[in-house]
Amino acid sequence: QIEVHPLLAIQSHVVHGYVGNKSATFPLQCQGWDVDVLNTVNFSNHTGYGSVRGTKITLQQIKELYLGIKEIGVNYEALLTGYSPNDEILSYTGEIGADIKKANPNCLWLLDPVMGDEGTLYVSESVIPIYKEILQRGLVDIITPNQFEVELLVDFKITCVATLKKALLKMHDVYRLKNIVISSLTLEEFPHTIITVCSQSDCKGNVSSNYFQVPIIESYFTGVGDLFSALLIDRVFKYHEEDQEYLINSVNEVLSIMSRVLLATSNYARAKLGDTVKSKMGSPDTMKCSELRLIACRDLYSSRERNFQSSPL
Ligand code: PXL
Repeated sequence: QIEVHPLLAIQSHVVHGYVGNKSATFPLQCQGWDVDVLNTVNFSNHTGYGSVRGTKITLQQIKELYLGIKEIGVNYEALLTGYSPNDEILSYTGEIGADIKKANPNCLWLLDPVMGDEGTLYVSESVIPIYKEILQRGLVDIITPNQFEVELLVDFKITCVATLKKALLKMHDVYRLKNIVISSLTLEEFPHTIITVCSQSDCKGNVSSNYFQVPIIESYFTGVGDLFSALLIDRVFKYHEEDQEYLINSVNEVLSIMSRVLLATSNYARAKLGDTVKSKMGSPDTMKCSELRLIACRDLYSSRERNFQSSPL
């Protein structure tokens, strides 16, 4: 019998495809989590299709659901929060996080500040100060922004190792963050590769940062960050008490799984569409063939392979 732990996941639902909770729930269930799913939006598909229908949860609805959960007294050991469509919902998600941490200070909270990518914001601009406010309370255990999201949180651009280090120090300091994982960034010093950074601050405020170089797979992917965060909260939960290097080792395992899922996804899209996947982006047929191969990859989520090498930043 495997040990099962309760986790609350607050992010998007889509009927078709794999982003948000659709991307996170199944891999977490495979890893022995009782996933309680609170959906911030209920959309037909992800927003990259060019056409999308559905509804966003209202403040009253999310309050009702959380009060219901409180009334029956569920005690969570982990909390995963991602895409919130607007400031109101995000702000209440912050309240939920604070309430859960009050009930169980050991509950592990991974917050993915989903705001945009490559210079484009895909939520309302008013969420930026709310993310800052939530983080300033010092209750979040791990944050998984991409490069653009870090830039929004620190208010300057990251172009090189020096500005990256400055951003990490600022985030550890201002937001009292112990664990920062920047899922993907590009830097002047590392042309043609993507960098993943993990940075930890100990109780004395000493910061240690490491990076992984990740080969670029040319294709179109959505929901990757959501899968990354789901796998990461699982590994950090399982390793953080006994392994001093838990963050680097967790990220290494997650990157090893991700590289296989992305390869399976890009191979599938290529088999269906030929080599021109990127140029056909945005058409529904291309998008359908580019959905993460989440179910086909079900045997990968328990892999303990660590195929990447970390170096100190
Ligand atoms: O993966 C981020 C994400 C979350 N939620 C919705 C999305 C996307 C990305 O497209 O459309 C609804």
